[in-house]
Amino acid sequence: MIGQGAVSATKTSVVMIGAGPAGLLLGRLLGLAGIDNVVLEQRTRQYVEERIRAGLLEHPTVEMLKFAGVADRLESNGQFDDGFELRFEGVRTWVPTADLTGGKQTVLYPQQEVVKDLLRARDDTGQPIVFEALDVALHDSDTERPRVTYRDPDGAEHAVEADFIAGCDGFHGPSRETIPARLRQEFQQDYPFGWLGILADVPPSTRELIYAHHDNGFAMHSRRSPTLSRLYLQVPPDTDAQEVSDRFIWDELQTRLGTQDDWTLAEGPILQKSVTAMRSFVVEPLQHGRVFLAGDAAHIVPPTAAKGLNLAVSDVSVLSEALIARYRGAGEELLAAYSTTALRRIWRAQEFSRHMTALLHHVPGSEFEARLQRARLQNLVKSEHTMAAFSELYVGLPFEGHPERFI
Ligand code: RFL
Ligand code: PHB
Repeated sequence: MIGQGAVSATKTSVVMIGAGPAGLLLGRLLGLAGIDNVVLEQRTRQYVEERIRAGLLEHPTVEMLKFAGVADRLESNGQFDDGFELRFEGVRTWVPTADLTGGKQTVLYPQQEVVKDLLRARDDTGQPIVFEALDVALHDSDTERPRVTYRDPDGAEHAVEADFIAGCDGFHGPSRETIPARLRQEFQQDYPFGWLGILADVPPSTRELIYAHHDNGFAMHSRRSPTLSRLYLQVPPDTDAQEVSDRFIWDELQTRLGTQDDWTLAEGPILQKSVTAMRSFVVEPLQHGRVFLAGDAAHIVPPTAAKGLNLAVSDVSVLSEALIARYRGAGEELLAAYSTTALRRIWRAQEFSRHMTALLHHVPGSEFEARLQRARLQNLVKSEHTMAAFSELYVGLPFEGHPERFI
């Protein structure tokens, strides 16, 4: 029985909760394999398309988006990087990540553009996507026929019955809670700082990314287009962005990014400013019954190494392969292994994200730690082996899933 009391009841193979990169990419790959699926999203389409977040795509993410046939705009508008600049004690070091990894480039291409590309590809196929799906609830998730119910903005009740539910609903979504507390382990670490991010109406003062360590704290120079700069400052975690003056922001950026040579930072009007808290989080396992978690629903990384969106794509590589294998008649072995397989790469990315965060941020209090941190930075810039190991993780470890085997 589905949808008791519901106005409409739909059947599908896989229902995705969440139209972020994880849910949309999974829907795309399943669609390419001819598997019907429905995406349920609580927000409006406009909200989803305009939500500003990630910027940096790893090499395997770009390959996956190309495979999914949604990378045309990325290839023409993305900014392909061969490395980044590291600054500390006023000295600049170029880290040639592509050279050190056999040519693997990273790409700056905003997350909301990836989302737009995936939404347009879905429009072209006509597969269903429901925006403003309110009060989404999961039912019977450990039975053969799980169900998701929701309400539309007019208050009408709907139900979707499926073989599988993909919980792609981000950190605050309902899917993770379907794993009973007695079976669920949550690992979490908070950081004693946050990031103040600004979008500024000024051409970037750099062609590549700059990560800077300074006694005042971390700073970073990224970009969004030839005329728009994105910059970040380490700040106390409870900072109210609107209370920080534009003058203070530019002064701190000038100080922390400052070099001993004649490099200068161009300033311009600040269009947007916000503070992001920093957290590391992983839930285990990623599955309960017929519900599978992917992306931020399962894990959060601090933003320093830009792994969040990339990890969502890497989870989807494993989950899509496992689901497609199941519909191709290859059994449920890969599905049963999903959690273990995906968690291996998740923990490696967690480790790198924390390492890069600890390497670059300033934690007041321990002079001994501060000296060790400087020694770690020296180790990185003085040793090509250390740089190569860092670069391998920075450009992105190979994905564990291979949906292309079945599509
Ligand atoms: P998302 O993108 O959060 O999408 C989840 C979707 O689920 C919806 N949802 C629900 N839908 C229906 N019913 C419910 N009850 C629902 N609850 C939630 C949400 O509305 C949303 O549409 O998760 P997904 O798909 O797992 O993708 C993960 C990435 O978005 C995230 O990891 C990155 O944005 C993290 N991140 C970065 N990652 C990078 O790889 N590189 C970066 O440079 C980077 N910078 C960032 C970031 C995240 C940021 N914030 C604020 C979280 C910068 C910022 C500021
Ligand atoms: C960004 O452009 O937002 C960005 C880029 C690289 C990072 C983090 C954030 O490591």
